[in-house]
Amino acid sequence: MATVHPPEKSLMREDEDEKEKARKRNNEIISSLGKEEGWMEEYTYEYQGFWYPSVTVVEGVMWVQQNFKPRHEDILLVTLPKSGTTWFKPLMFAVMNRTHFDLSTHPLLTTSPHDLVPFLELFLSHKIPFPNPDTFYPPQLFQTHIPFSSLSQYVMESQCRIVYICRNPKDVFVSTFYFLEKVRDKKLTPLSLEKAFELFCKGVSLYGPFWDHVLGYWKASLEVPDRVLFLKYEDMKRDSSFHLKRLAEFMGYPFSVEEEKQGVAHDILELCSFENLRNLKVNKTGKIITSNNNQLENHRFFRKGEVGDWKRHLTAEMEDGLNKLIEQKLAGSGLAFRDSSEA
Ligand code: PAP
Repeated sequence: MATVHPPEKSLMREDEDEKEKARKRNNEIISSLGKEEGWMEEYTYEYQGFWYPSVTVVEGVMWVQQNFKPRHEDILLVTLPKSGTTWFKPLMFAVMNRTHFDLSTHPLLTTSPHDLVPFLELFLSHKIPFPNPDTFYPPQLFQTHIPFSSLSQYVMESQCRIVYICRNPKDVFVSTFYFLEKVRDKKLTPLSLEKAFELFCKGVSLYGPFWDHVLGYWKASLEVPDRVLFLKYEDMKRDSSFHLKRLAEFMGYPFSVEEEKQGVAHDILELCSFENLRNLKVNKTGKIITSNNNQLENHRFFRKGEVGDWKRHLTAEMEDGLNKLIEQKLAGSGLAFRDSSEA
């Protein structure tokens, strides 16, 4: 008679074996990654054609690829860093949960948007506990910076909806530079604006090349518009009310006629405005946990919140160079950027 192993034990062993194999495969990949001068740490690492600010982040991306299995009803917010994550997390959270929370006692008044909406490659990979599950009602909202071509089969097969937010490259560059200037490893010599600009234009930026990241989601949004919504930070700034309604419809949470009359969309926009969120105690003095249990002050995510701040920081030569580069990289795609608040 064949020996029958107790199912739990054999399954557990298989599971452990699989995990061990995956760990070995991941380590092999990590040790052979291409490297360039780093923004945050000594090096930036190339994985599947995109650049990551640390090995920890690459490990996080691999973890997401291998383990994150969204449900069909879940929603994924995707951004390039510094493209509006801290704005769209609360907007989308507030839209999805508007029947559960009163605006006067809303969780956003006391919790950082980054603690309410899990950032997949950091939170999951480091097993930092999810925010209090009591604040969540299925379906869930998740956030990632992973490029379209690196999304896993699980995400593609789930058919979950994806909202991609992009921002003009000059503001993304400036915002990234001033954010990383503060969080760059203090043991390293500071990265000059000129050097950072050179890296950005080479494509060696956070989750860059910028143009490949945006084009991946842009093309997907044209191919499967009911699954991928492509929205621009500048458009949301210019006509917030129109774009919030569009966003809510896409997410499957359209505002009813009654809600329109009550000004619910307007209230959500007010709650999530730069001024309102920035001035909340939690976002002024609180901290979030990032990778390896490091802490980051919430106020770092609120700098200017404007369209066109790049004009105060880039030379005419830099402006011209980046304009030409982006034009060339996006040629024929139908995608272009508005890089000032003028209509
Ligand atoms: P992340 O991807 O690392 O989470 P992200 O939130 O995308 O960062 O970028 C922060 C930028 O969004 C900052 O832009 P700035 O440096 O040009 O000022 C920040 O000020 C801006 N931002 C944060 N909250 C809001 C908001 N509520 N409305 C508009 N912009 C915002």
